[in-house]
Amino acid sequence: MRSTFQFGRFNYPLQGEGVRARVMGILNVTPDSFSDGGQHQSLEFAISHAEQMILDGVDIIDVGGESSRPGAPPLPLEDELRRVMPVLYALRDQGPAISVDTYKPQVMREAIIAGVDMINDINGFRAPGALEAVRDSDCALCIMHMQSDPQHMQLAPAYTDVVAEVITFLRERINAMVASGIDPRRLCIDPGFGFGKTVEHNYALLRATGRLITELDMPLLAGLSRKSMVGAVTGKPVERRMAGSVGGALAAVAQGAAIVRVHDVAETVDALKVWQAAQ
Ligand code: 9MG
Repeated sequence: MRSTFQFGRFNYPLQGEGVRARVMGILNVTPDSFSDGGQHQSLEFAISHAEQMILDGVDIIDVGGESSRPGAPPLPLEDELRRVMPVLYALRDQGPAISVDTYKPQVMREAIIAGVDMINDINGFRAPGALEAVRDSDCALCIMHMQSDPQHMQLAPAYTDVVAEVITFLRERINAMVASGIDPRRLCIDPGFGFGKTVEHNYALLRATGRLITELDMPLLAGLSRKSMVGAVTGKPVERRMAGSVGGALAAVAQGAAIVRVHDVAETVDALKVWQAAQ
C-alpha cells in the first residue's frame, strides 16, 4: 500500500501518524471572479482571497485561469499565462502548497519554473507534450477523469458502468505516466465530479471513493464544492450550497479521500477537525 505522496516541497504521509485530509482552496483568476477585469485589480483580488484562505487554514491553493464550467470555451495560452503566472509568483512563498489548474503543457512548464507543488489537470495529462512537461520535476500530478470536453461534456454523458469505466481510464493514465518515467509517488486520482456525468453518475462515483483508492492504490482528490450534484439533492442555488458541499467533502474523506477541493475553506477545515476528533 502506498505510504507517501510527493507534493513538490511537501511530502504528505498516507499512512500512520500525521495522516489527515488536506483542504485545497479554489482560487479562480477569471474575469468573472473580480470586478472590472483590470490586470492589477485581478492580482490584488486574488492575493487578498488567498490571504483569507491562509487565515482559514488552507493546505493547498489551486490557481486556475480558465473556467471549466460546462459550456466554457477554451482560453488562449497567452491569456492564461497572463492571468495565472503573477499569482503563482506572488503566492509561492506564503506557506501553503500551490497548485495550478491547467491542461496546457506550456503553462505547466512555466508554473514548474515558478515553483508550484502540484499540477491539477482536468484533462488527465492527455495533451501532446504534457507528460514531457511535468516528467522532470517533483511536483504532484492530479489525474482527473473527464468525458468529452468542457464545451460538450454535459450534453449527453453516457456510461455502461461509470465506476468501472472511470477506473479503467485512470489506470490507463497512471500506466502511461509511469511508463514515461514519472515516479508514481507523485500521482493522485480524481473521478472528476460534474465532468461529463449526470447526478446519478456523480453519486455512484462518490459512493465508490474507497473502491477507487483501493483498486488503483492512489490518493484521491474529491472536488464537488457547489456543483450541481449538491444542488440536485439540496434544491439550493449555487450561492447557497456551502453546507451541502461540506457534507459531500466529509462523505469523501470518510471513505479515504486525501484532498478535498473547496470554495468554503473555513467551514470545511472546521468540519474536518470535528470529524477527525471523533475518529
Ligand atoms: C478545476 N476543477 C474544477 N473541478 C475540479 C475537480 O472536481 N477536480 C479537479 N482536480 N479539478 C477541478
